[in-house]
Amino acid sequence: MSQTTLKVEGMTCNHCKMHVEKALRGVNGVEEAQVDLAKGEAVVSGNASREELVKAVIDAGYSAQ
Ligand SMILES: [Cu+2]
Repeated sequence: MSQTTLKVEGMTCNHCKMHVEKALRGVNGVEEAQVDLAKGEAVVSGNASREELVKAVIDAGYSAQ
């Protein structure tokens, strides 16, 4: 199990934060996802690849790298 930190752009409020967390938690292999709205960062633990996590954030309507 590993931890990945993503830079997430486009979040403006708490609803965005919850939306991104939900999207990340829906990725296969993700154990936990915590988004810091102020920092624009998501910390994800589990076995999902970085590419899959970025794709999930983009599919949710935000940008990630
Ligand atoms: Cu929002």
